Amino acid sequence: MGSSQSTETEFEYGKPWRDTPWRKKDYLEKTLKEFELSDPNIKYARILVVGQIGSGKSSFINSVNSVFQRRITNEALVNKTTDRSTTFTKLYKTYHIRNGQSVMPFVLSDTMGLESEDLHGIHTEDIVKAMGGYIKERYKFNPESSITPEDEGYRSNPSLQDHTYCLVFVMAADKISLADDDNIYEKVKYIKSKADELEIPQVMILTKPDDACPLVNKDLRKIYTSKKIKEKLKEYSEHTGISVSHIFPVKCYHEEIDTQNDMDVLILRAFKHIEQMANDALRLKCNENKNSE
Ligand SMILES: Nc1nc2c(ncn2[C@@H]2O[C@H](COP(=O)(O)OP(=O)(O)O)[C@@H](O)[C@H]2O)c(=O)[nH]1
Ligand SMILES: [Mg+2]
Repeated sequence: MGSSQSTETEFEYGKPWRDTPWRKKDYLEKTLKEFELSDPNIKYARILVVGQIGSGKSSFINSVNSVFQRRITNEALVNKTTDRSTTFTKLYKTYHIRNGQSVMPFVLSDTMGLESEDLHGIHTEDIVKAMGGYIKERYKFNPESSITPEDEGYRSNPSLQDHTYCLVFVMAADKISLADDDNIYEKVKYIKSKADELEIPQVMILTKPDDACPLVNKDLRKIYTSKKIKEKLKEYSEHTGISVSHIFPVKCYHEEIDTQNDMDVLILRAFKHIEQMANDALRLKCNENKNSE
């Protein structure tokens, strides 16, 4: 009794491989709420959320909002049906993060899901266009062809406000293996290479850790001792080129009635990383812009 060290087992490490501030939710929440963007001319830093169909993109957006509002919110529609054959979110839609009576200086843009087959799911070029700010709100994605300047939803002169400052890949940990699904990896790698060119930082959110690992299902605090979760994280990192330090396993709100401390802490910690990376990218972009004026 009293020892925090446990012994390693077949499924679990003896100690967590990443520290988690389980008891500092209020502090984390406070620092994030007080966060100010490094350039006063930008009102909201855009965070673009992409990933495979059904991976939990809309759930992640709702979860971030739920934490700050301290109640479950469902503004972004989540697909509760078992039919994954067609992707649910087809419109390009941006969500504010409400914080009591005000809104935070970040927005989350939801996209249509990626699918392995070509001509299904969102066109990768549309994600590239959204990163550059060329897609207007409520544009309806067309899997058969990417947006062109002739489309009504095309914005020809995007401003710094329209640009993306952090790209968030949402991937589900409960997938047996995406190794059979090389095409998804190819699409993710292509999007990542374009984000690198545009100097947009990338973060990966690993959802459904509760479905992927029985230990985590019972106790969310085992998220960083679970060998299964670590394995998944490494697999996704190796296949996409996103470094392990930018991947955050998060359980999204999906069946809960009230918010919970441990889920909140994981969501806040991931969001803190996203905010900081977005703000750094914004500073660079705005400075570049000033220097070229
Ligand atoms: N168990 C579990 N289910 C989740 C989690 N995140 C999302 N889901 C479920 O996964 C399904 C697809 O989620 P959705 O947000 O619509 O995915 P999207 O297509 O990427 O926007 C829904 O039934 C969600 O309730 C999670 O962390 N754990
Ligand atoms: Mg969705």
